[in-house]
Amino acid sequence: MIVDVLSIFPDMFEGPMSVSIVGLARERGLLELRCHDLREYTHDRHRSTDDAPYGGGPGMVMKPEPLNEALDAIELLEDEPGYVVFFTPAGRPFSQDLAMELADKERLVLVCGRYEGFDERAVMRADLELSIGDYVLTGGELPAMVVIDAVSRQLPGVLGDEESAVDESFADGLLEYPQYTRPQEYRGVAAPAVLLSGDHGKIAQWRREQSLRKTARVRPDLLARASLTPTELQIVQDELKRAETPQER
Ligand code: JAH
Repeated sequence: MIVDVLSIFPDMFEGPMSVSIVGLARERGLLELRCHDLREYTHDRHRSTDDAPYGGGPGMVMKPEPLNEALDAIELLEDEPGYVVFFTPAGRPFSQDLAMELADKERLVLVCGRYEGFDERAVMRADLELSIGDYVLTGGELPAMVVIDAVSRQLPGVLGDEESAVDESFADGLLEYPQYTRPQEYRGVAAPAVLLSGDHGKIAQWRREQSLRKTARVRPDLLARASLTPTELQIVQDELKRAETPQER
């Protein structure tokens, strides 16, 4: 996959996108990431990328010309057209499903704004407006890195078989069960005996119950999409009843 990023701070990407799984994906040629400086597409002495909003109001707006000219230039770098994503707090919510959809594209163009937003005549170039959550950041660079991270690990050959299987726990729409490793007892807290029992049926049952309880406690909204057996529904209802006595975790 080829990913072009457009930003006034292209250097922000260097560190995070050079290490770990994303860095390895690049080294292996599975991901080609190119970060472009929007200021190179300005023409004025001050290399302006923003201006005051028509109609007044606070803050500044990303000018349309540098964005459009940069997108024209980036588009010409390959035969394949890029799927253009603008990051904005008013975008479609990012999700694991969307990460998987984006991983099927040959080419992405990620547009990161700063200031209070984009001139609509730049946003018109977007195939998708995307938000990674309901909070306002200082720019679209961190969201772009979140998307690159989530999409990269879906690309064929990026994760080993061992790591890929981890996704399946999210695929059933429930939160992850608690995990333990050595030592068996740490600071007075023992790992649950069932996990050391060697009874894989029991272990799977325990993990399922823990997932259901955790999901009921912290993300009950996720249960709407989960298909639960009557026994599982009972576990969920039990956990929700316990929650009437509020606890932090
Ligand atoms: C902030 C341009 N999904 C969160 C998100 C995405 C983008 C921005 N903020 C939050 C943003 C300033 C300028 C984009």
